[in-house]
Amino acid sequence: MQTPTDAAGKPLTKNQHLLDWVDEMARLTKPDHVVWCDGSDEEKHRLTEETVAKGILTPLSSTKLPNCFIHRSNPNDVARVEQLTFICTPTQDEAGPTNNWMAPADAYKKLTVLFDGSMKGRTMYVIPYVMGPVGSVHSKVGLELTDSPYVVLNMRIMTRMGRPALNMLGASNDFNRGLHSMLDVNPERRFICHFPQDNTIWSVGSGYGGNVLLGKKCLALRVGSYLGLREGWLAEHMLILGVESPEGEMTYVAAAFPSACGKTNFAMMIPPKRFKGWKIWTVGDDIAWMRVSADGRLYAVNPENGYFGVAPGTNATTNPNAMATVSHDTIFTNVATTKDGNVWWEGMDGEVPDELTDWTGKPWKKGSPDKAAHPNSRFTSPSTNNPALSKFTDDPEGVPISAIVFGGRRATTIPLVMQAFNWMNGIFFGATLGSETTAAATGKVGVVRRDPFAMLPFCGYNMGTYFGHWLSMQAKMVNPPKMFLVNWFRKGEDGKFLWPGYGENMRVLKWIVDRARLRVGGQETPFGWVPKAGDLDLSGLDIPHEQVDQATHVDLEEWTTELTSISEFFKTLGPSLPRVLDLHRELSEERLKIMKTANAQAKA
Ligand code: GTP
Ligand code: SPV
Ligand code: MN
Repeated sequence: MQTPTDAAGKPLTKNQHLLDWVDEMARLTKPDHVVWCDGSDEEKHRLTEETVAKGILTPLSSTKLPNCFIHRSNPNDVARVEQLTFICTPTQDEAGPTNNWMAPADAYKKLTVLFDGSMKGRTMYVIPYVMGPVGSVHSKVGLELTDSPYVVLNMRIMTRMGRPALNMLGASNDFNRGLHSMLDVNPERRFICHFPQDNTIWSVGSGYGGNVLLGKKCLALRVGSYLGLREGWLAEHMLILGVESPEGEMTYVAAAFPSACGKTNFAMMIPPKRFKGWKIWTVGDDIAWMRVSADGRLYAVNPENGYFGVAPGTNATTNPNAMATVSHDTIFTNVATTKDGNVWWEGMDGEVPDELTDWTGKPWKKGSPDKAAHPNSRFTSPSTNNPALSKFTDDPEGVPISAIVFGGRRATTIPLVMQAFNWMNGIFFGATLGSETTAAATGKVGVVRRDPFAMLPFCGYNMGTYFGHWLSMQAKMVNPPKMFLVNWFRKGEDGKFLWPGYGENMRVLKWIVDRARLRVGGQETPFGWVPKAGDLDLSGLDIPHEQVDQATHVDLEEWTTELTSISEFFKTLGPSLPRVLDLHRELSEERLKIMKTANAQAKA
């Protein structure tokens, strides 16, 4: 293959490993053209014009939403497809009981048939990208070959893309090999296959988000978690935020919530009036790569460079920073549009418009039972659009993490906040995290399932081994982060959320920061520490105190059911489950029994 050049004719790379691989993949997929992406503005303009001409993107109002576009995906292709996602390790045991598995040879064979000639009549784009700050020890180089210009434009926002990636790679053979073709966007011919041992990802038959932006879930989480196991670090489905006090003290927190359970919102939160002078800085909203530094603390970087965020529910009250973020240079996917070139989704501010074009492109009238925007409609925006972006987001060292928070969507049982007794207990919180399913993946919505560490769909190896990896990290740390469990989604008897959430979550975050800095007491329950009466700052909060009591309540009957359900879940993990976690479950059960007996005696 000839040395590829950018549009100006300047050579891009002489990396023979890379050239040979691109050549091999082009011989398989047979595109009409191969275009190397340099990440320049000129390239962006050219590609944007081409995609608009093809109808893949439609420009929005240049005054209301400058440089913004709407993309409507195939209605059969609107979310991640967990049942079509495979971990292809040499043995099934390495993928473990929570992953779909295919033997690598079988997967390559099956997908080779699909990829054969899949790019005939199309252009193959070669996307070099870096996950993480360029040149950082945390960072990894990936290459994605794709026949979708929409993928190129999204990857350009979501990653550090183009020439800097090729420069970072140099002549090395150490890069992720990603191959993607839309094929005919048919769920019958859709597979997302990961080969962790080969640092390779093959994705076919989809054009949607997490299935095709291969740097995100595929590399930064599934393959990344495997690399983390091998190399001694952690790849997590976590936001990273900095809490700045009025005195200028900065505390960094990482939080794992399952898909569409509030990471972007928490990472961009604006504290309520009561917290005058407090400020939240976003480091990342979806993924954290963490490793222990020489000082014995855990440091995190955000491997991404943009946000692929959930649109519905985003408005000027819930998330003003997100509204500012999406106001320019943003690609919207599957939202509704107004006549005057604006966007709309369920939960946006103001009156519901009388007429819209819905996410499928059909006319929509106010009062229609159908949703105008798809529940998993999203925006792709550069991080630099975010008014709350941390100035440390490009720091190659990362930021030191003082607290790790786990949280799910739970209508019952899980209190507003609880702190783990110790590292192992924190891992028990993560390992047993439960949450109601959301529209971020295809399938039924609202069913409680165990989503350990919010990584059920993203852990690239055996889940029990993964828990063990987390447990072993303690040995490397002098000053490990404190661990917490939160739940913004508990419901009252009326079916409404008990806790107002969003910016008001600052009240919980303040307690977390104070606990992490050993500044406030706690009340011991059989399962962890909860705030002592009066320690959670509720001043200026406009809801009845009984409602807060309900949100924070630890109900022993509900926990009995919970521990039974955890026991069932642990059984499904088999022998790789670290014994210490099952012992902790038993210990919790015994402590629960003592409490129940004591309460019954007190009543009698
Ligand atoms: P992914 O990008 O799928 O990983 O999701 P995420 O975890 O970043 O979730 P996001 O912040 O986008 O929130 C998803 C949905 O939950 C949105 O509709 C939000 O409006 C809603 N949500 C977020 N935070 C809260 C909260 O504190 N309370 C309530 N009730 N809803 C919330
Ligand atoms: C998620 O589902 O957790 C996401 C969106 O962040 S996607 O990139 O589609 O996976
Ligand atoms: Mn996510």
